[in-house]
Amino acid sequence: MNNFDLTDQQIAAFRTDGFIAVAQIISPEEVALVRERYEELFQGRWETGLMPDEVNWREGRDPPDHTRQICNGWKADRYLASVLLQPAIGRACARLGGWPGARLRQDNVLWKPPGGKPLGFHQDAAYEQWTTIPDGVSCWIALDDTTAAGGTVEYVRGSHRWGQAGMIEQFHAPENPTTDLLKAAARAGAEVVERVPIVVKAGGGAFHSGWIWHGSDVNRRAVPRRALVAHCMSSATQFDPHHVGAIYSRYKRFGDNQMDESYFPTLWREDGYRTPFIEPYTRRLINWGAAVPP
Ligand SMILES: O=C(O)CCC(=O)C(=O)O
Repeated sequence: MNNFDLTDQQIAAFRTDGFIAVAQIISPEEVALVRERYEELFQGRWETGLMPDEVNWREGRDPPDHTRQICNGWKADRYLASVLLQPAIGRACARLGGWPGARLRQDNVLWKPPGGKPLGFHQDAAYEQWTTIPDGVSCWIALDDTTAAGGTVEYVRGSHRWGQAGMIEQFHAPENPTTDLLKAAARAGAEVVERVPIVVKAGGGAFHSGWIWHGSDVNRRAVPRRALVAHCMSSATQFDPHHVGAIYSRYKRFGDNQMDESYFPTLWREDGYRTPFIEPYTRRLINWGAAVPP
C-alpha cells in the first residue's frame, strides 16, 4: 500500500502544464506482480472468471506489432485490482482534479512490444461524453524503465488549455500519430507544440489531465514498454442521460443517472468513504459480485 503525497508545487505544475511526472507511484514488488498478471491477461486468462470490458488485442487475431490493450483488467484480475484501486491513487487524482473524491472510470492495460506501433495523440475526455463531467485525471504507471526512443507516453505541455476536440481518426497504430494533434494546435493558435516524453524508472509515472493531448510513438528499443493506467473521474460524476457511450453506458440503469459502484468504484473520498467491496475483493476474500462479509 503506497502513501505518496503530492506537493503544492506539483499541483501548481499540473494546472499549468496539464501533467506531472512522479518518480515512484508503486513499489518494485507491485511492478513485478503486475508484469506477471499481464502475461495471464494477454493470454486471455481471467483470474476472476469475468472478461474485461475491452480486449483490444488478442494473440493470433491482431497484428503482433500493434500495442496490446485491455480496458478494465481490474474486473478480471484481483491482483491487478490490488495495485490499481489504491486510495493513494484516488486521493492524488482528486487533489489534482479539485474534486471531493475520485472514482475509477476505467483502467488501461498497455503493452507495446519492441517495434510496436504508435497510439495516436488524443484527449481522453473526448471519449467520456457519456458522463456528466467528462473531465478526468489519470495516473499512468510505467512497468518498465522508459526512454524517449522506447515509445513512452508523451504529453503536449499546456495543451489541456487548447479547448475540446472530438475523438481522433485512428487511435491504434496510425501512420502518423500527430495528425489530429496538429489540427488542434492550429485551431488553438498554438505556436509551439512541445512533446514531453515521460522518462521514469519502472514504478514511476505521471498524472495527466483528461484534456491534455497525449499519445506515444513507435517502440524503437528491443524491450517491451508496458504501462498500467487508472483513469479517474470526480466522485460527483453521473451518467449523461442524453449521450449513449458505446461500451460504458451498458452499466446505466433505465431512468437512473447514478453510477453503480460495482462498476465505477470510489477509490478515495475526502469524508473517508471508500467503496466497501474493494478491500475484500483485492485481498481475494471475495470474488466478483459476491456479498461483502460483515
Ligand atoms: O501509454 C500510452 O502509450 C498512452 C496512454 C494513454 O493514452 C493514456 O494513459 O490515456
